[in-house]
Amino acid sequence: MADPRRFTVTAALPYANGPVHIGHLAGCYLPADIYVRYLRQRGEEVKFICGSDEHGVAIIMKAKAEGVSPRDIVNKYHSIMSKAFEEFGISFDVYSRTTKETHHKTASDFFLKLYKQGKFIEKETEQYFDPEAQQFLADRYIQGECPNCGYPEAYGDQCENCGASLSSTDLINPKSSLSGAKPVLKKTTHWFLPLDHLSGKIKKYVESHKDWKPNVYGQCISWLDSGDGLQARSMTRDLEWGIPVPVEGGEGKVLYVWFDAPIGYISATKELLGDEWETWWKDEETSLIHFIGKDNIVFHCIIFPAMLMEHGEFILPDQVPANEFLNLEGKKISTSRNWAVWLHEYLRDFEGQQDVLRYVLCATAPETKDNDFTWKDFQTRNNSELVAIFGNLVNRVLVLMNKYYGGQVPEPADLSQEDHELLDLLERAPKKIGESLSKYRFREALTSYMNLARAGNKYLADEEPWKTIKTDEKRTATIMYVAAQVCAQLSQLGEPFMPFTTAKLREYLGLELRSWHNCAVKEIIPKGHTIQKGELLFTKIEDQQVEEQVGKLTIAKEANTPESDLPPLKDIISFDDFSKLDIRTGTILEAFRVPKTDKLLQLKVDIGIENRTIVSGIAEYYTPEEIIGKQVSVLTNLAPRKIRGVESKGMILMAENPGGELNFISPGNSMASGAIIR
Ligand code: B3M
Ligand code: ZN
Repeated sequence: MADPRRFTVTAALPYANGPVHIGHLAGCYLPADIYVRYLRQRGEEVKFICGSDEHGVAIIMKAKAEGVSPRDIVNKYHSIMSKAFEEFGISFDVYSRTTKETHHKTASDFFLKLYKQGKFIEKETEQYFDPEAQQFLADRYIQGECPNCGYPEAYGDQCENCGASLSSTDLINPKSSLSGAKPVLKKTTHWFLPLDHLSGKIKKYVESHKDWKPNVYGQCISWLDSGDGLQARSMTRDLEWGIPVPVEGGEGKVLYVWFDAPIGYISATKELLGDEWETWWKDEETSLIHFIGKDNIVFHCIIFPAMLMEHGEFILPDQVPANEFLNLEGKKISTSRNWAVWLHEYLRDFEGQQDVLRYVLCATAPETKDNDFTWKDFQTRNNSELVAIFGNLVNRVLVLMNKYYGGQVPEPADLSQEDHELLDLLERAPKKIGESLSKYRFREALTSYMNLARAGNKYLADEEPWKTIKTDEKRTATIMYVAAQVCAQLSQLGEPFMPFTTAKLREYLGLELRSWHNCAVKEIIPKGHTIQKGELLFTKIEDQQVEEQVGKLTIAKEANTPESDLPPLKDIISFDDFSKLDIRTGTILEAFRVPKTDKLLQLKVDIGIENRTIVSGIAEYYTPEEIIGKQVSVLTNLAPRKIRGVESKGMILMAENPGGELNFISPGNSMASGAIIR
């Protein structure tokens, strides 16, 4: 949109089911905040909207896990999250909640309006029902074998092992995660929003946004092209927690969380602005911008716009800048495996260093592809960029200015070529950085910004005012004047990236925040202006601190290794089932390789009451010679099988670790052959 009059900027409403980690910050909240701060500094009219997403199965599951009510969960995490955002300077104009009454009413009215216009199809479908828990099961509540990869614990909506997106009726041997019962199909009625009749309109809308980031545009197009993308979608659910379906027959049902959550942006705007909210959602000269993570693209670029189209009164999203994912030390960030850096913990360990994290996360933001956060890189960027370049420059300027001139910016004499070049660079910086920011290229913008500090630091090192002070007073004054301009410009243009540090720096320099436009000058701090000595802006991060952070991650990982590397536990069996197994100690009497195989040994095993022939796949681990005389455990009543023409009667039990290494299960002390194992 060319020159909008105002900007409604939203950041995805995070589920209130856990604290905020660096992945959230890097993916959505930090870029949104940088963008909004930039718009404000440009003098634009902008509202920055967010809040907690407090409905949906994610909340109910967490409540079950913690043994409390959904309301307790959202209360707890809403307050943790809003505090973390505030502490990191995420400058929302409003941070609301979808459990608020305004929102319930707004979402409910939205639904009713579509309903009255006949936009929904009321459809009876069959859905899984838990006969023990007496309730319908959301897809997430059903687990079973993945039809795609065989993983036994796939969810009804997705297999976390192979990533396949599933529907709960696809699962083999489904079971309810509530009670473990086998779910049964039962009829239920829901309201579906048909999208096929909108396909032309939606396609046109998406195709008119070739300015969207390639990852966003590409995902939308392939979704639209995939064929079943525009099937009717159910906008209601059989759940107890959520916004009641406001129409006849809706008793005991709630709005689908992805129906109500994006309307949450509207409700939060109402909460912020009262009657004025409509301009921010209905005026064609408003640019609506949604910052999100990549897993929310389809909802924001297709489903929500379709809802808005059907409603008819609203503008459509103009931009949907979505980031890819941030990994941590080479692994996917995972809340359940505690493989994450939590903001509230970071603040405890790096007090007052919010801007360091903002800086590093912006410098490594997963803008075009997934990216990796490592503590080593964090340390390097802090120590060799923020401390050694930015901090060093500022500190030298403040100290020398006070030492030589009692803190008063001196009058420059004739400017050298170097002086001109540096001042030109400062003058051009707002345009250059601004262009990157306008295109959502935050890393590029930050690089240009840091290049100012780099240039300033190099200038000081080259010009050496601490030497010229002894020989050339005029030159020294000029150098210090120019160097002060660099610091002043850094204190202005860094506001979007590092708001805490630059506010401090402006205080030391005695400057107010200028508008972006007013920064496109050569002189920001005039001669005669007084500046304080200030304090160090950044401090070194020691190896030990990095080791501590990495160590913390390792502990979390090790504690959870079974969850990550080992196959999940099998279903509970009864004692009767167990007692059907006849396991006895055996002694290997003979062993030789089965001809023409690499893996198989044919064994003769004494199991006390008889000798058995058993074929075992252990030839890669044991030579025949070394196992003769060994005591092993034998499952004796396994149905005989012919393997390579040899009838194998029973099975030697082995322990196998995830790496595939095998070991016999042997009694600790020698036993007579045939001892019963139970
Ligand atoms: N709460 C999903 C998420 O947190 C969802 C976003 C809603 S935005 C309207 O990833
Ligand atoms: Zn799978």
